[in-house]
Amino acid sequence: MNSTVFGTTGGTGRQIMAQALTAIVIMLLLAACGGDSNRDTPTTAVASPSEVIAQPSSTAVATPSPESSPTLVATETQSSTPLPTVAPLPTPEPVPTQPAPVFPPAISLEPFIVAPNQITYLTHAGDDSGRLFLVEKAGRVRIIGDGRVLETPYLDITDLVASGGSEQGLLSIAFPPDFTVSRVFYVNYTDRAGDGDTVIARYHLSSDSNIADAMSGQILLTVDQPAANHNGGQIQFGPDGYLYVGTGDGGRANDPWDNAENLSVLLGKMLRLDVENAETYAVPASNPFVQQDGLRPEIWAYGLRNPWRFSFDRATGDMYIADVGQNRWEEISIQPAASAGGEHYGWDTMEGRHCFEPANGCNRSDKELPVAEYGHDQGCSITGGYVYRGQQYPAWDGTYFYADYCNGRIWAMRQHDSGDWLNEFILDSGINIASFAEDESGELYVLDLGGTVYRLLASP
Ligand SMILES: [Ca+2]
Ligand SMILES: [Ca+2]
Ligand SMILES: [Ca+2]
Ligand SMILES: [Ca+2]
Repeated sequence: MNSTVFGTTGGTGRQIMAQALTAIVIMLLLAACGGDSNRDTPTTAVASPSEVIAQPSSTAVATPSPESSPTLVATETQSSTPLPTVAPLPTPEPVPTQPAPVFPPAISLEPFIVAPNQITYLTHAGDDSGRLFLVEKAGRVRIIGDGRVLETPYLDITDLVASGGSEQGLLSIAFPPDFTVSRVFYVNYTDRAGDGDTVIARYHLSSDSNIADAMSGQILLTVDQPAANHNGGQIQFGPDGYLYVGTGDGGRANDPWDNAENLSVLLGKMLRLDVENAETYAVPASNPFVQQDGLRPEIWAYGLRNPWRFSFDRATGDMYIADVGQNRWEEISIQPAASAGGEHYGWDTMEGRHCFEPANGCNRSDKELPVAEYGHDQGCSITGGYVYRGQQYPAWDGTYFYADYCNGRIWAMRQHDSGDWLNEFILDSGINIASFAEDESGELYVLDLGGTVYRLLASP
């Protein structure tokens, strides 16, 4: 099997090309999906037999779980791969040996939990409790503990959350680094009161650590939404302890208000907020646009269309941003941990590595181009995942997983020692992948919007 090697462009660090793939994809591009590629119109793309990236022959296809059971069912299964054992070394200063990376990884999806409602996100609290927190689109959070879903919701704010639109709802939650002390967490939803405006709010635990106080909600930030789509949705704490918020360009198509490149509005941005040292939030003094007339100091980076999912590599602190494209290109950009912010990720001057507005002769000079992209012959809406840093599969260490929402294809990406990026299509799952998730130990999960959580395992 041949890996697709993306050469670097030299000297520009993270601006690493996917030229080889791009050229091939252009040649193979038969027809782009019609219309705006937002989640209102998911199309199921069919894999071309002349696939650009070879599918590993050993790839297992995930079997969608039966939808007949409306009850919460936990599937307790053990991985076929035993946990690695650590052998004592005779030397006084043992050096842990890192196995050679295996790429592309052969994966399978194993049903883990079947929930009765649509789900958007799953995360952990970083509190050594082993609990997972499953987010329902309608506005609930449920705890998964000991392989089962607890009956009483952790949080139920369905009366506040507007979830009618396909991109609306309770879209993610985040636990701060000091959660065990502060006993607060954060949510990102589209609201009923403001007709779908984005709300970032803080909630407190009740005296029961398995139930949040649903009346404790404290709105930190509201972002006016001019259309039902492109609401971003992800919040994550960075390694710096600040809360990062991905916002979409507001919606419709072609960024009609040119929000993404406008530094005086919060739409189409990556925001960076200090939520631990203020009643609502404070702006970190190190944000790139502080104290500049007319510019919003909350902005960390801009030029994003709809960064539905982004994540931090827990080992390096690098940020992986998966930005949903319009009619042609889905893309992944990587922001190094040492970044000072201020990056322009292209939209809507560019879609992926290609001119968008204007269609020809656009100015690429100040844009941060994606590390990888794929065309709409291979999907229609990217769902970013995580860099694997778990214990179960050391050979996957450093590999980033991502997928397409519309057709369930999963890819893996990792940086070669040479600096080039390897990128491979690895599984056709056939599910609507709303999100990936990472548990406290770094093992990964895949969420079908319809309610099934899968564990991402090595193919047996
Ligand atoms: Ca919107
Ligand atoms: Ca525009
Ligand atoms: Ca871009
Ligand atoms: Ca424009």
